[in-house]
Amino acid sequence: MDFDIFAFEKSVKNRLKKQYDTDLHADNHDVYDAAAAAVLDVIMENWKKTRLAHQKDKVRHIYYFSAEFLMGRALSNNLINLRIKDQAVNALEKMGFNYNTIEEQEPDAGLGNGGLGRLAACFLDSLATLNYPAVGYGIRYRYGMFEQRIENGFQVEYPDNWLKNRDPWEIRRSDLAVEVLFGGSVSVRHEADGRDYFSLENAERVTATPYDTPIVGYDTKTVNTLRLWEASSPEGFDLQLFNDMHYKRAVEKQNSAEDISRVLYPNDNGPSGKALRLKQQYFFCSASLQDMIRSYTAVYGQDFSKFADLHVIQLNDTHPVVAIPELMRLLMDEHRLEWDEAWAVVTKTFAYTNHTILAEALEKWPIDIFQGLLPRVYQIVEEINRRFLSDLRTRFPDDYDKQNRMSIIRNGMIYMAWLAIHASFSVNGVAALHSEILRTQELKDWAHLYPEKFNNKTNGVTQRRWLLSANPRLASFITKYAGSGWETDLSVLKNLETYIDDTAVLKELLEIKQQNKEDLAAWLKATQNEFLDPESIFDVHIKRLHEYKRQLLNVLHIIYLYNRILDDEDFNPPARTFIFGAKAASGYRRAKAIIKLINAVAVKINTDKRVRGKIRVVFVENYRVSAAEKIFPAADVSEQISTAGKEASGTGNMKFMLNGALTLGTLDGANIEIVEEVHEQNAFIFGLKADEILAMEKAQSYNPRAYIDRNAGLAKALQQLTDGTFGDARPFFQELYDSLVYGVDGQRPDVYYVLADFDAYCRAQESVAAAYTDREGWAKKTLLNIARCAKFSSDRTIEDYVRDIWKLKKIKID
Ligand code: 26W
Repeated sequence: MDFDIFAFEKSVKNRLKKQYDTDLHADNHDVYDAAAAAVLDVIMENWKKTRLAHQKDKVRHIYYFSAEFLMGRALSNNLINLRIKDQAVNALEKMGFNYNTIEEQEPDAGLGNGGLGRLAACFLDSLATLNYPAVGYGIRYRYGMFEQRIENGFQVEYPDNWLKNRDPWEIRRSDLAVEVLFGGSVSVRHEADGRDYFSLENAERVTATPYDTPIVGYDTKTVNTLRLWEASSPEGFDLQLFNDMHYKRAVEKQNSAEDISRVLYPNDNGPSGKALRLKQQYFFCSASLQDMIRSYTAVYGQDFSKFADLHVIQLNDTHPVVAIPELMRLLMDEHRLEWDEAWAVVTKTFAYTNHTILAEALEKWPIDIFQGLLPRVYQIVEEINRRFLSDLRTRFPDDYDKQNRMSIIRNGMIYMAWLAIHASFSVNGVAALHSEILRTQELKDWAHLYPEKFNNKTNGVTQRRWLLSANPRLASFITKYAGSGWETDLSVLKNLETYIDDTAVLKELLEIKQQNKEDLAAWLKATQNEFLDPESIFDVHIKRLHEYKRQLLNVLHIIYLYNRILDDEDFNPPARTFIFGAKAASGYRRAKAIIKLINAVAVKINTDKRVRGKIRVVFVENYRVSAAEKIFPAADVSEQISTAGKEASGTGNMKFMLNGALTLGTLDGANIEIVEEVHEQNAFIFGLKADEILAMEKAQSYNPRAYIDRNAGLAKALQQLTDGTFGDARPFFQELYDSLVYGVDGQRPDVYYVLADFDAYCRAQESVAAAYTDREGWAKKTLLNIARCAKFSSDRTIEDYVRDIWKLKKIKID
């Protein structure tokens, strides 16, 4: 990158002058804004070049349709990918600004819940770095993932006002606005060509305005685009009503339209079923498809024969699946294709990724909601299903059960996953085990019907953000010993294995971890006045709060360990700090009770002098991408303890590995593939396996009582949930207890096998403690984990998608 440092400096200074007349009164945020704007200037030229190259060559693009993009901060990431970070930091410091302070001014772009949204962000980074033409399409939520504060140990949600100040990275493209219609009634007109044409009357009109954010590839000129849609009313507010002093009614239409892109739904894996969520989904899908069709028809007119050659749309879970009937509608109603022509285009264009097997996360919409909001699209879904069922009947004439099970519309509901599988040419899971479970269990009927569609794409993470940017100490260590080039070829890390017996190198590695732990301790001291002992083991559990992720298993072990230390003077395990970070869906009561429990246990243990210096429990408030970047580098132990078969992949597990933390986990999701790389002796694997749980589920043979009766330590820890040991939130803890021991709301007890895995987990924790005490042994395991994480780069994942599904060509810019 030919970067003119003087021009950069001047650009920052001029912006501060222009906006504030003098640079003296600029506060830190103003400096951030000016620096970001100056960086955008640097990006602009290549962004344009990329756009022109992609247009001129009329190349095949991947369009990643996702309701979530969990981007986090952009300043450091862009500087790093442009390869000008050191210079820019120097320039800013020379002007008297502290880079760290400036960086901290940027709010996270938290437009996602967790794994699925962050995966989309890692994919965009890899696509640009690998020079593939790609567009991310989604929603510009005015409010992202809520801000979590812990008050009296409870999670309280506050709005995430991330656009309070202007976002210096986005460019509003009002020239590209389109209209999206809701409601109304379908009208038919018969035309001279003998066909019927459908349109909507009296529909609500909503304007979709795109905002573009540059996606800068690492060490390349490619700059792709993330295009997010904002909803507004084309009519603005009603001046007539306002003049008549009907102030509320005057803004009704405006508000109703703006509601669509107001806020991200904060549920991860939970049922939503809300009309507004369907509106969000249709809104961004329709706008994106119109956008794609507009640029296509500008070149090819109304001949859609090349559409599927130039576009592949990846559906990130079921959230954007309504794009399937919407593309049918646009092609037939607006562009006059026949059903069969349109269907041929659609079925060559869409590919679908499933990210979860939890039944409650498989989206289905009540017909009345769907039909009310999208009457014409509903007709098309019905017709897709009519044709599909008639096919099924010829293939399986006697199997009425199957015909019923697979029907896209059934029991008053529309099954979005079924629609996705039927219309897509590819269906993939996100880790080997997950894809296998989809094929052989969850989607068995479908895999039997369309075996050629099913495939696996194991997730990955970008090493640019999660190592180079987040962990500069480890990054230079790696360059020093493994050599350069790992930033775009993670397999370079395997060179580290040469040093597996080099005590000096191992010592250096431990020192880096130590320094990172001190940094994290300092940050938590400064931000939430928490004291952490960097000499203790940092045992870290960070991810969404969900029962299947089993934070409760972790807490029960902490209580058990606490009791043991109190009961047995001779028991002296190494000092541990248990670190949690997690947001709970706002309506998920039990998850919120678990957060309260973690905090109650923290208060109890952290104020008990008898265990001072031995155990500590820390809950990191408002866990988010920018917090994650500080926590992963400081972790010793990576908690990946989901019920086997439930975590589709996990990607945090990979970020830990990349940062030299050892996995304490079940054989679930991508943990299995991590262990395949590092071998069991370099991880701590425990617990029931997916097939064992399946067998117990089938036989209905699980009896949690048996485990309690056999384990006095477990019985005591459970009893302490409700006997007041952890303070006054007893009704909440009682529910946790009941859910484990008796089952609540007609559920079986302990649906996630916490008690069944408790003993194995305790023993695995003992192995962790023993292994940690052998510092050099631990360092070797750490080195090996880092050396063997090549597979978990999202660059590898993207190349897999490109080879098997997307079939893209790399386009070099200049
Ligand atoms: C119906 C609401 C809803 C909301 C979010 C349903 C499902 C979701 C997501 C699919 C949940 C999610 O983020 N899944 C995670 O996806 C990651 C990326 O593939 C995986 O690594 C995680 O294992 C999976 O839980």
